[in-house]
Amino acid sequence: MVRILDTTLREGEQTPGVYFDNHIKLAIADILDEIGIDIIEAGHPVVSKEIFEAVQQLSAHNLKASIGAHARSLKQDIDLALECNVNFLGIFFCVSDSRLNHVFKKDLGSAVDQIAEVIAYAKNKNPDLVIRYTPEDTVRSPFSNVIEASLAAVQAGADIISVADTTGFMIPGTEHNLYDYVSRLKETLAAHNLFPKIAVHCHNDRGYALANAIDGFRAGAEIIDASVLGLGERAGIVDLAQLLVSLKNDFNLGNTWRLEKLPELYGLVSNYSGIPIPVNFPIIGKNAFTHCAGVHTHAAVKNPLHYQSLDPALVGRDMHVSLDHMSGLSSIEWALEKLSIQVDKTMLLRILDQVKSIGRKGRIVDLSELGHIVDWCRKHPV
Ligand code: HCA
Ligand code: CU
Repeated sequence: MVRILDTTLREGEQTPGVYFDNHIKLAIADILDEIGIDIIEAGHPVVSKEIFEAVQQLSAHNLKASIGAHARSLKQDIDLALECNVNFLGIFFCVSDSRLNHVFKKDLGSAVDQIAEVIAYAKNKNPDLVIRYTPEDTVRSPFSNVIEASLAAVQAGADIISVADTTGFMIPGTEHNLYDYVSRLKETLAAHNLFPKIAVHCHNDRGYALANAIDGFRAGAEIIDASVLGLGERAGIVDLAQLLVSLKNDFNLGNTWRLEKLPELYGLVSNYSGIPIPVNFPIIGKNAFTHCAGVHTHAAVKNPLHYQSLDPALVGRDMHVSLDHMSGLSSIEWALEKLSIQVDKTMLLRILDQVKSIGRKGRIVDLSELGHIVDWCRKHPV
């Protein structure tokens, strides 16, 4: 069974300029919970007093979802996370020799000891805590280092190993693909008789985050990270709506997910992050189910699936037809039917003409303006 981890409140807040007040964090978490998200990564408590309080407040809020804190591999981070009473703890530390040497002045052996020590410490303080260990930049680090750190982490009490594609490096079908990576990681750990759950955390630097996450899932990853609008460092990570819709529509998962809540969630996050939803954003964008050119509209009004591979009802949306310079007679007929207006063929052509001329000015006619156009045409017969 796949589990979804939403990290809008942690990774998403690492988007330049994005900050959610604690009452907004609560509102976001509430909708994530209603949708059926399994784990809400609520923040990194060490960053600020406000984030510490937000994580603490969300933990006390009795959501169905697990509430997670993010922590470096340091005792002070673990203590603060434990004080928040979270039931999920994500601990990360890099394992590449060059980064360890240059940034932390450490060798792999002492890094691995430190990872094992903090995990054992956290598990000892709260045996019910679900612990995830992430070798940061997993996929570009030496595989043997990832294995050494993961074995130590699991033996110390980690339940989940997360494969982080921290820089969006993986590409399906190439030598560096997540399907092979997750398969190899699982096999190698299994050979040591260790069977932690595998998570995937995919960044979108080259636009492959969702494809990589699906690749990892197909190879047996059981936890997938995502965020609303894919918010996160640089180009962000996997978009939550696209992930959920793919898993439900194409992999027949998540039958209890309430995907019709997604537009409300995206509206909330967009509003308070100040990040607009692009009109052509899949699933949620204003135009995601809107048909424009006359040829398309002609076929789509007969059956939307002629030009859609998804049913918008899946996310509580409807098909729509745009009225502009590309419109055809079918577009106007579709719109007039919505307004319960009947006209003869001559009038229909006049209305179409008027709509097209407005469209050529770069404007879209909405249904209420169409009503005014009909009115005007009726009062000014040719
Ligand atoms: C970070 C990096 C991270 C960590 C992921 C994780 C990544 O912002 O700390 O802890 O699972 O992409 O590697 O987001
Ligand atoms: Cu990340």
